[in-house]
Amino acid sequence: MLLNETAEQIRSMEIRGAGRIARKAAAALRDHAAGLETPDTASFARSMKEAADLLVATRPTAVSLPNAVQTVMRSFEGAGSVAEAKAAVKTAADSFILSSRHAVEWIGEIGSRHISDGDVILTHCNSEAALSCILAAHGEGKAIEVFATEVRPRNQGLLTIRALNDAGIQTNFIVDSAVRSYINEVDLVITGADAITVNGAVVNKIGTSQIALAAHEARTPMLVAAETYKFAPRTILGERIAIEEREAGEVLDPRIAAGLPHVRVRNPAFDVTPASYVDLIVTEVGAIPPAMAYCIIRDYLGWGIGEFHKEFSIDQMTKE
Ligand code: RUB
Repeated sequence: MLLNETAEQIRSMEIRGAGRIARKAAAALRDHAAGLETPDTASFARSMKEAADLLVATRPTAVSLPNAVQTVMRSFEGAGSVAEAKAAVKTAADSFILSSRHAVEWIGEIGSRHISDGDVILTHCNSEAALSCILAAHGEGKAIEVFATEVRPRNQGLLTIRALNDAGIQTNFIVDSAVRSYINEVDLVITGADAITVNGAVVNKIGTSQIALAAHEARTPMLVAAETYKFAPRTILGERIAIEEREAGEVLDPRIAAGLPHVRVRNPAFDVTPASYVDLIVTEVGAIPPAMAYCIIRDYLGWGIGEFHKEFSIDQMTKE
Protein backbone atom coordinates (compact mmCIF):
# COMPACT_ATOMS: atom_id res chain seq x y z
CA MET A 1 0.00 0.00 0.00
CA LEU A 2 1.15 3.53 -0.72
CA LEU A 3 2.80 5.39 2.10
CA ASN A 4 0.50 8.43 2.00
CA GLU A 5 -2.55 6.19 1.94
CA THR A 6 -1.44 4.32 5.05
CA ALA A 7 -0.62 7.58 6.82
CA GLU A 8 -4.09 8.91 6.02
CA GLN A 9 -5.76 5.70 7.17
CA ILE A 10 -3.95 5.89 10.50
CA ARG A 11 -4.79 9.59 10.88
CA SER A 12 -8.48 9.02 10.11
CA MET A 13 -8.54 5.93 12.36
CA GLU A 14 -9.53 3.57 9.58
CA ILE A 15 -6.47 1.76 10.88
CA ARG A 16 -6.55 2.04 14.66
CA GLY A 17 -5.42 0.31 17.83
CA ALA A 18 -1.77 0.55 18.84
CA GLY A 19 -0.71 -2.90 17.64
CA ARG A 20 -2.39 -2.65 14.25
CA ILE A 21 -1.01 0.85 13.72
CA ALA A 22 2.52 -0.43 14.42
CA ARG A 23 2.24 -3.36 12.02
CA LYS A 24 0.74 -1.24 9.24
CA ALA A 25 3.48 1.38 9.66
CA ALA A 26 6.19 -1.29 9.43
CA ALA A 27 4.55 -2.70 6.30
CA ALA A 28 4.23 0.78 4.77
CA LEU A 29 7.94 1.47 5.31
CA ARG A 30 8.85 -1.92 3.83
CA ASP A 31 6.74 -1.27 0.71
CA HIS A 32 8.02 2.29 0.43
CA ALA A 33 11.63 1.07 0.58
CA ALA A 34 10.99 -1.57 -2.08
CA GLY A 35 9.71 1.06 -4.51
CA LEU A 36 12.50 3.59 -3.94
CA GLU A 37 14.84 4.26 -6.81
CA THR A 38 17.65 6.12 -5.14
CA PRO A 39 21.22 6.25 -6.47
CA ASP A 40 22.94 5.71 -3.12
CA THR A 41 22.40 4.75 0.51
CA ALA A 42 22.47 8.37 1.70
CA SER A 43 19.51 9.37 -0.46
CA PHE A 44 17.78 6.10 0.45
CA ALA A 45 18.21 6.98 4.13
CA ARG A 46 16.89 10.51 3.54
CA SER A 47 13.79 9.28 1.76
CA MET A 48 13.17 6.65 4.44
CA LYS A 49 13.53 9.31 7.13
CA GLU A 50 10.86 11.46 5.42
CA ALA A 51 8.56 8.45 5.25
CA ALA A 52 9.22 7.59 8.90
CA ASP A 53 8.49 11.17 9.99
CA LEU A 54 5.24 11.21 8.03
CA LEU A 55 4.04 8.01 9.68
CA VAL A 56 5.09 8.97 13.20
CA ALA A 57 3.26 12.31 12.91
CA THR A 58 -0.10 10.66 12.15
CA ARG A 59 -1.06 9.91 15.75
CA PRO A 60 1.03 11.11 18.64
CA THR A 61 0.14 8.83 21.57
CA ALA A 62 0.66 5.16 20.71
CA VAL A 63 4.42 4.56 21.13
CA SER A 64 4.07 1.28 19.30
CA LEU A 65 4.19 3.48 16.20
CA PRO A 66 7.60 5.14 16.75
CA ASN A 67 8.94 1.89 18.23
CA ALA A 68 7.98 -0.04 15.07
CA VAL A 69 9.34 2.71 12.84
CA GLN A 70 12.57 2.79 14.86
CA THR A 71 13.00 -0.98 14.51
CA VAL A 72 12.74 -0.72 10.74
CA MET A 73 14.91 2.41 10.48
CA ARG A 74 17.72 0.93 12.55
CA SER A 75 17.84 -2.15 10.34
CA PHE A 76 19.68 -0.52 7.43
CA GLU A 77 22.24 1.48 9.40
CA GLY A 78 25.62 0.61 7.93
CA ALA A 79 24.20 -1.09 4.79
CA GLY A 80 26.78 -1.12 1.97
CA SER A 81 24.34 -0.67 -0.91
CA VAL A 82 20.74 0.33 -1.62
CA ALA A 83 19.89 -3.32 -2.38
CA GLU A 84 21.34 -4.37 0.97
CA ALA A 85 19.41 -1.60 2.73
CA LYS A 86 16.14 -2.65 1.06
CA ALA A 87 16.69 -6.27 2.05
CA ALA A 88 17.41 -5.24 5.65
CA VAL A 89 14.23 -3.14 5.79
CA LYS A 90 12.16 -6.03 4.45
CA THR A 91 13.59 -8.50 6.96
CA ALA A 92 13.11 -6.09 9.87
CA ALA A 93 9.55 -5.14 8.91
CA ASP A 94 8.44 -8.72 8.27
CA SER A 95 9.96 -9.94 11.49
CA PHE A 96 8.37 -7.07 13.46
CA ILE A 97 4.95 -7.91 11.99
CA LEU A 98 5.31 -11.60 12.73
CA SER A 99 6.62 -11.13 16.26
CA SER A 100 3.83 -8.62 16.96
CA ARG A 101 1.21 -11.22 15.98
CA HIS A 102 2.91 -13.85 18.12
CA ALA A 103 3.13 -11.41 21.02
CA VAL A 104 -0.63 -10.91 20.99
CA GLU A 105 -1.12 -14.70 21.05
CA TRP A 106 1.33 -15.23 23.91
CA ILE A 107 -0.27 -12.41 25.88
CA GLY A 108 -3.57 -14.24 25.46
CA GLU A 109 -2.07 -17.44 26.84
CA ILE A 110 -0.48 -15.73 29.82
CA GLY A 111 -3.42 -13.42 30.48
CA SER A 112 -5.95 -16.26 30.39
CA ARG A 113 -4.17 -17.84 33.38
CA HIS A 114 -5.35 -14.86 35.40
CA ILE A 115 -8.96 -15.50 34.43
CA SER A 116 -10.90 -18.08 36.44
CA ASP A 117 -13.90 -20.13 35.49
CA GLY A 118 -17.01 -18.03 36.20
CA ASP A 119 -15.20 -14.67 36.12
CA VAL A 120 -16.91 -11.47 35.04
CA ILE A 121 -14.47 -9.25 33.13
CA LEU A 122 -14.78 -5.60 32.22
CA THR A 123 -12.94 -4.24 29.20
CA HIS A 124 -12.74 -0.80 27.64
CA CYS A 125 -12.13 0.28 24.05
CA ASN A 126 -11.07 -2.29 21.48
CA SER A 127 -7.76 -3.90 22.28
CA GLU A 128 -6.44 -6.94 20.45
CA ALA A 129 -4.20 -7.77 23.39
CA ALA A 130 -7.01 -7.54 25.98
CA LEU A 131 -9.36 -9.51 23.73
CA SER A 132 -6.67 -12.13 23.22
CA CYS A 133 -6.73 -12.87 26.99
CA ILE A 134 -10.53 -13.00 27.09
CA LEU A 135 -10.83 -15.17 23.97
CA ALA A 136 -8.09 -17.53 25.18
CA ALA A 137 -9.88 -18.03 28.52
CA HIS A 138 -13.12 -18.71 26.67
CA GLY A 139 -11.28 -21.09 24.34
CA GLU A 140 -10.03 -23.02 27.37
CA GLY A 141 -13.66 -23.65 28.30
CA LYS A 142 -13.91 -21.13 31.15
CA ALA A 143 -17.44 -19.78 31.54
CA ILE A 144 -16.85 -16.04 31.47
CA GLU A 145 -19.06 -13.01 31.08
CA VAL A 146 -17.90 -9.61 29.86
CA PHE A 147 -18.93 -6.02 30.41
CA ALA A 148 -17.85 -3.91 27.42
CA THR A 149 -18.11 -0.13 27.36
CA GLU A 150 -19.44 1.94 24.51
CA VAL A 151 -16.28 4.14 24.24
CA ARG A 152 -17.50 7.57 23.29
CA PRO A 153 -16.98 9.35 21.00
CA ARG A 154 -15.70 6.83 18.41
CA ASN A 155 -17.63 3.80 19.70
CA GLN A 156 -14.80 1.28 19.51
CA GLY A 157 -16.93 -0.79 21.93
CA LEU A 158 -18.98 -1.87 18.92
CA LEU A 159 -15.92 -3.67 17.53
CA THR A 160 -15.36 -5.34 20.88
CA ILE A 161 -18.93 -6.59 21.33
CA ARG A 162 -18.92 -7.95 17.81
CA ALA A 163 -15.75 -9.96 18.48
CA LEU A 164 -17.13 -11.22 21.80
CA ASN A 165 -20.49 -12.06 20.29
CA ASP A 166 -18.87 -13.92 17.39
CA ALA A 167 -16.95 -16.02 19.90
CA GLY A 168 -20.20 -16.79 21.73
CA ILE A 169 -19.20 -14.96 24.93
CA GLN A 170 -22.02 -13.62 27.11
CA THR A 171 -21.58 -9.83 26.92
CA ASN A 172 -23.14 -6.79 28.57
CA PHE A 173 -22.81 -3.56 26.57
CA ILE A 174 -22.85 -0.46 28.77
CA VAL A 175 -22.38 3.27 28.35
CA ASP A 176 -19.05 4.53 29.68
CA SER A 177 -20.67 6.25 32.65
CA ALA A 178 -22.25 2.97 33.88
CA VAL A 179 -18.94 1.41 34.93
CA ARG A 180 -19.23 2.30 38.60
CA SER A 181 -22.77 0.89 38.74
CA TYR A 182 -21.46 -2.54 37.74
CA ILE A 183 -17.90 -2.63 39.06
CA ASN A 184 -18.93 -4.67 42.14
CA GLU A 185 -20.18 -7.40 39.81
CA VAL A 186 -16.82 -7.49 38.03
CA ASP A 187 -13.95 -9.83 39.05
CA LEU A 188 -11.28 -8.41 36.77
CA VAL A 189 -10.71 -5.39 34.53
CA ILE A 190 -8.59 -6.01 31.42
CA THR A 191 -7.57 -3.23 29.05
CA GLY A 192 -4.89 -2.70 26.46
CA ALA A 193 -2.35 0.13 26.32
CA ASP A 194 -1.09 2.69 23.84
CA ALA A 195 1.96 3.53 25.90
CA ILE A 196 3.54 2.53 29.20
CA THR A 197 5.95 4.95 30.80
CA VAL A 198 9.11 4.12 32.73
CA ASN A 199 7.23 4.57 36.02
CA GLY A 200 4.61 2.02 34.97
CA ALA A 201 1.81 4.49 34.20
CA VAL A 202 -0.51 3.25 31.49
CA VAL A 203 -1.73 5.46 28.67
CA ASN A 204 -4.87 4.08 27.06
CA LYS A 205 -8.23 5.12 25.63
CA ILE A 206 -9.89 8.03 27.41
CA GLY A 207 -11.94 6.70 30.32
CA THR A 208 -9.46 3.99 31.29
CA SER A 209 -8.23 5.96 34.30
CA GLN A 210 -11.78 6.46 35.59
CA ILE A 211 -12.38 2.74 35.28
CA ALA A 212 -9.10 2.04 37.10
CA LEU A 213 -10.15 4.41 39.87
CA ALA A 214 -13.52 2.69 40.25
CA ALA A 215 -11.79 -0.72 40.19
CA HIS A 216 -9.26 0.39 42.80
CA GLU A 217 -12.01 1.58 45.14
CA ALA A 218 -13.94 -1.66 44.62
CA ARG A 219 -10.75 -3.76 45.12
CA THR A 220 -11.21 -5.20 41.64
CA PRO A 221 -7.87 -6.16 40.08
CA MET A 222 -6.81 -4.36 36.93
CA LEU A 223 -4.76 -6.14 34.29
CA VAL A 224 -3.19 -4.35 31.34
CA ALA A 225 -2.38 -6.45 28.28
CA ALA A 226 0.45 -4.91 26.28
CA GLU A 227 3.23 -6.03 23.99
CA THR A 228 6.75 -4.93 24.96
CA TYR A 229 6.79 -2.41 22.10
CA LYS A 230 4.07 -0.43 23.91
CA PHE A 231 6.66 0.63 26.50
CA ALA A 232 8.03 4.11 25.91
CA PRO A 233 11.86 4.26 25.95
CA ARG A 234 12.08 8.02 25.76
CA THR A 235 10.23 8.43 29.06
CA ILE A 236 13.60 7.42 30.58
CA LEU A 237 14.88 10.71 29.23
CA GLY A 238 12.01 12.58 30.82
CA GLU A 239 9.91 12.81 27.67
CA ARG A 240 6.17 12.95 28.29
CA ILE A 241 3.64 11.03 26.26
CA ALA A 242 1.62 13.45 24.15
CA ILE A 243 -2.10 12.96 24.61
CA GLU A 244 -3.85 13.29 21.28
CA GLU A 245 -6.73 15.76 21.27
CA ARG A 246 -9.03 15.04 18.37
CA GLU A 247 -11.45 17.32 16.59
CA ALA A 248 -14.54 18.69 18.35
CA GLY A 249 -16.88 17.36 15.68
CA GLU A 250 -16.34 13.83 17.00
CA VAL A 251 -18.12 14.85 20.21
CA LEU A 252 -20.63 17.53 19.21
CA ASP A 253 -22.37 18.06 15.89
CA PRO A 254 -20.76 21.19 14.37
CA ARG A 255 -24.24 22.57 13.57
CA ILE A 256 -25.13 22.48 17.28
CA ALA A 257 -21.69 23.75 18.27
CA ALA A 258 -22.13 26.72 15.90
CA GLY A 259 -25.02 27.94 18.06
CA LEU A 260 -23.01 27.64 21.30
CA PRO A 261 -20.26 30.25 21.03
CA HIS A 262 -19.33 30.01 24.73
CA VAL A 263 -18.87 26.24 24.66
CA ARG A 264 -15.52 24.69 23.91
CA VAL A 265 -15.50 20.96 23.26
CA ARG A 266 -12.53 19.06 24.68
CA ASN A 267 -11.79 15.71 23.09
CA PRO A 268 -8.68 13.99 24.46
CA ALA A 269 -8.40 10.52 22.97
CA PHE A 270 -6.33 8.99 25.78
CA ASP A 271 -5.67 9.32 29.49
CA VAL A 272 -3.05 8.21 32.00
CA THR A 273 -3.67 5.60 34.68
CA PRO A 274 -1.13 5.75 37.51
CA ALA A 275 0.90 2.60 38.14
CA SER A 276 -0.60 2.29 41.62
CA TYR A 277 -3.98 1.42 40.07
CA VAL A 278 -2.55 -1.32 37.86
CA ASP A 279 -2.04 -4.78 39.36
CA LEU A 280 -0.22 -6.47 36.53
CA ILE A 281 0.95 -5.79 33.00
CA VAL A 282 0.75 -8.89 30.83
CA THR A 283 3.39 -8.82 28.11
CA GLU A 284 4.56 -11.52 25.72
CA VAL A 285 7.60 -12.06 27.95
CA GLY A 286 5.55 -12.53 31.10
CA ALA A 287 3.24 -10.76 33.51
CA ILE A 288 5.07 -8.03 35.41
CA PRO A 289 4.23 -5.47 38.07
CA PRO A 290 4.19 -1.93 36.61
CA ALA A 291 7.30 -1.10 38.66
CA MET A 292 9.30 -3.31 36.29
CA ALA A 293 8.64 -1.11 33.26
CA TYR A 294 12.28 0.07 33.19
CA CYS A 295 13.50 -3.54 32.86
CA ILE A 296 11.28 -4.11 29.84
CA ILE A 297 12.55 -0.94 28.20
CA ARG A 298 16.17 -1.87 28.93
CA ASP A 299 15.98 -5.55 28.03
CA TYR A 300 13.53 -5.63 25.14
CA LEU A 301 13.73 -2.23 23.50
CA GLY A 302 17.49 -1.95 23.90
CA TRP A 303 17.24 1.44 25.44
CA GLY A 304 19.45 1.90 28.45
CA ILE A 305 21.23 4.78 30.01
CA GLY A 306 23.99 4.32 27.37
CA GLU A 307 21.51 5.41 24.72
CA PHE A 308 20.91 8.55 26.72
CA HIS A 309 24.60 9.42 26.63
CA LYS A 310 24.68 8.67 22.90
CA GLU A 311 21.66 10.93 22.28
CA PHE A 312 23.14 13.60 24.48
CA SER A 313 26.47 13.57 22.68
CA ILE A 314 24.76 13.61 19.27
CA ASP A 315 22.71 16.62 20.41
CA GLN A 316 25.87 18.30 21.66
CA MET A 317 27.72 17.57 18.42
CA THR A 318 24.97 19.03 16.27
CA LYS A 319 24.99 22.18 18.42
CA GLU A 320 28.75 22.60 18.23
C1 RUB B 1 -7.23 2.22 20.91
C2 RUB B 1 -6.91 1.90 22.33
C3 RUB B 1 -6.50 0.48 22.62
C4 RUB B 1 -4.98 0.38 22.55
C5 RUB B 1 -4.50 -1.05 22.62
O1 RUB B 1 -7.44 3.60 20.68
O2 RUB B 1 -6.89 2.73 23.19
O3 RUB B 1 -6.91 0.13 23.91
O4 RUB B 1 -4.52 0.95 21.34
O5 RUB B 1 -4.99 -1.75 21.50
P1 RUB B 1 -7.81 4.11 19.21
P2 RUB B 1 -4.26 -3.06 20.94
O6 RUB B 1 -9.06 3.40 18.79
O7 RUB B 1 -7.98 5.58 19.38
O8 RUB B 1 -6.64 3.77 18.31
O9 RUB B 1 -4.17 -4.02 22.09
O10 RUB B 1 -5.15 -3.52 19.84
O11 RUB B 1 -2.91 -2.64 20.44
